[in-house]
Amino acid sequence: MTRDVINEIRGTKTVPGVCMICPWHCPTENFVKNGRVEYVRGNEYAVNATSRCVKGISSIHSSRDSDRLLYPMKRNSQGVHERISWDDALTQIAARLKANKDAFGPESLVYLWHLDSNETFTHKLFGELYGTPNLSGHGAACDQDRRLAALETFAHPLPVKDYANSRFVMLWGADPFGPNEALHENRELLESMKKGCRLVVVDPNRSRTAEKAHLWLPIKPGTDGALALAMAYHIIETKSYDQAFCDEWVHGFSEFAEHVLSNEYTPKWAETITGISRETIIAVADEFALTKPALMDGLKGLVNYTTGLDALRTVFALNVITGNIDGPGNLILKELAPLDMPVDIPEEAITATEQLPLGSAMGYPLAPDMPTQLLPEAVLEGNPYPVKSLFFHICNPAQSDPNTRLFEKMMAAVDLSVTIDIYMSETAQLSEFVLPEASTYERAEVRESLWAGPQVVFAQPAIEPLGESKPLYEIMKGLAEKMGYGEYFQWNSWEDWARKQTAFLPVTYEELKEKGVWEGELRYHKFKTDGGLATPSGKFEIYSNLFEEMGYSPLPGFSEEHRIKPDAEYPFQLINCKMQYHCGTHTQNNPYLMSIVSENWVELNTNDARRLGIADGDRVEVSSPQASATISAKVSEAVQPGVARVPHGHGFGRRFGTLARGKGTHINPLFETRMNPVSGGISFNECTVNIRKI
Ligand SMILES: Nc1nc2c(c(=O)[nH]1)N[C@H]1C(S)=C(S)[C@@H](COP(=O)(O)OP(=O)(O)OC[C@H]3O[C@@H](n4cnc5c(=O)[nH]c(N)nc54)[C@H](O)[C@@H]3O)O[C@H]1N2
Ligand SMILES: Nc1nc2c(c(=O)[nH]1)N[C@H]1C(S)=C(S)[C@@H](COP(=O)(O)OP(=O)(O)OC[C@H]3O[C@@H](n4cnc5c(=O)[nH]c(N)nc54)[C@H](O)[C@@H]3O)O[C@H]1N2
Ligand code: SF4
Ligand SMILES: [Mo]
Repeated sequence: MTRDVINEIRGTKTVPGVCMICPWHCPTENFVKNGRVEYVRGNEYAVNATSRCVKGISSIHSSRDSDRLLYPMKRNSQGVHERISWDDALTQIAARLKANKDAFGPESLVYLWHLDSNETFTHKLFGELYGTPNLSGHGAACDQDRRLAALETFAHPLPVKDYANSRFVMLWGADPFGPNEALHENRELLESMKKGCRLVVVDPNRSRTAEKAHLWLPIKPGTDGALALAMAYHIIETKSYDQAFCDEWVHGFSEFAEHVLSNEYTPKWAETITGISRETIIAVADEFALTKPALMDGLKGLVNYTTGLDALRTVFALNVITGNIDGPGNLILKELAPLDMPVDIPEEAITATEQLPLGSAMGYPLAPDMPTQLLPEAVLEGNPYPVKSLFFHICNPAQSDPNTRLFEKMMAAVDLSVTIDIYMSETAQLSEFVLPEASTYERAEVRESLWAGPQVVFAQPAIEPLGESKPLYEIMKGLAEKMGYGEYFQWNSWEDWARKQTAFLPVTYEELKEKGVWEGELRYHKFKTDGGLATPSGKFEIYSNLFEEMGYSPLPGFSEEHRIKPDAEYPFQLINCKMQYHCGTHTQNNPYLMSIVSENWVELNTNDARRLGIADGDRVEVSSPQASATISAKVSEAVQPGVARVPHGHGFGRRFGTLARGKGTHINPLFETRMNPVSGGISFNECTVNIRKI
């Protein structure tokens, strides 16, 4: 049904938007009546309209949730948050920022967020004007290893998948038909499979995607890197790689081949490490190399281990040496749209940053985002330099990062803490100032999407902000005025900066505003026509000189040196996955989603459960060397023996909000600080536990 028909039947008006629930940020259209969002669905003009996602559809609740933050708050001397005016809040924050800059330098300000394009305003204010190099996404908790592997190999942070044209897909530690079931690209994979595309899934557990795969490889946790290297060994030994492509476009192919062969990363070697038979490894390697076009990719099941970075480097190398890259049916190096900045800061007003960014100063020069696990050290011990002001926006590390107690200690010690959220999140509860943001339904945003081609999503306010909440761009404008930078943030309405930001797009502002989306051409093999890649060699780098210069291995290997494995005292590997009908820590106060699933659980293999006398639904205590938690057990054949899996993991247990409070279990205190030694990405799955019935 078109927008017009729906509007006629429902008496609504359409306002284009964007879904903020999960990181895919689908373009949407909101149907509004009498100042209320009645209905949301995928934007009909967008190729990636996702209209069937239950999380996205039910997100309209956030526009009217009575537990939303309505006004700014400040913690008083008794530790209680009290209402404060915007003017007071911004005046006080600006004064404290100035004092901290004068005493400790601009780098003492750290600002963390998670996936918001309005962050450009923050970059202008805190980055360019105030001068801190420490503005970072919260990616160390997410896809950090994949991002670093992609930057190294492709000079591109986020390759996406062209499932629609693929004939062979191999997924490592990703569950697109589980948590991400309704996403446009995953529906494309299903369609492709109907046309004969083969799907191979590597996962220790029979995930929803493994259930639908032609072949499921139940690998031992954390050993994917060995399997990938053994596939490379077979492909190199049998010369089934794409020689012409490697000659022209691959930097370091001969070094990679020599490395794989001389280290004898054979299928036989990998068999004992991974639990996958050598015959299977050879058969899958042959099929991958000989079926064109193909793609393979990995996500959380790889990045959550200390072995994850090298596993992804090898997975990307396999795409490259078989010539399966940036063509139809391959991993695509997404082209960006020509967006301008919403505001400009003149050269002479920019504060040159003197200190290294924290990530580099902490010894992680290649980390794409700040290794947030080291932030407590900077706050508590001034190492590598003092951090005095902390901002959190659209992220909730008190709930989503490991080592919760250490995070709480840091928050108690830091001089200034500010959380900008739509709820009184756990991080907000630990912050001195809490600033209410307007929800995605109440603000504008111009963002690049995750579709394979260039695509801009232009979300516009559908309703008035709830209470006194404000969009981030208004918060930054207000703060800029208090900090003496008001002249650079001059606009009367969001339309002024949105017009500037979109001026270079080959579409009129009016048409973009009406449709809410603009798409360019999805071009393939851009490196062939656009003068190569942005890597130092201009080619795909499977040997990295940059890694070498930084003292890291230029080639991916497999080492379990940093791995935490089960032992007699802690016999289970505790691993994470996402929950199908919830997302991050956003959704646990949503009545629609809570009516589907209101708690998380730990999944155990039937044989393990029987041995421990645990029945489905029993309460169990899960203990790591770090902490213990009580949670319900789900007994299942889908997890391997020796594995305990907590879906989603971080969203439940002590949530803010009437519906969320007291439901399920917050598992993150069980995790120690554990990171990939090169990327600084968090290794959530490197946790061993003991389980007993209570
Ligand atoms: N519904 C919903 N959707 C979401 C989210 C959500 O919270 N809920 N979160 C969003 C976010 S932030 C992200 S990053 C993505 C994540 O998207 P995915 O990575 O696709 O989601 P996960 O469920 O974490 O899938 C990880 C899989 O890795 C497996 N695994 C665990 N250990 C290993 C291993 O050693 N090797 C291999 N090969 N596999 C292993 C797990 O069993 C699981 O099936 O999803 C996004 N979408
Ligand atoms: N145990 C365990 N822990 C995990 C994971 C896991 O699988 N298991 N997954 C990890 C992964 S992949 C990721 S990406 C991270 C995610 O963790 P975070 O980056 O911390 O993101 P969320 O948990 O989604 O928290 C989002 C916060 O933003 C707020 N919010 C929502 N919408 C808005 C808005 O419009 N404006 C503002 N200002 N705030 C808003 C929400 O209320 C919430 O407090 O968690 C990681 N932690
Ligand atoms: S997949 Fe669903 S939850 Fe994620 S952005 Fe799209 S509509 Fe929203
Ligand atoms: Mo994530």
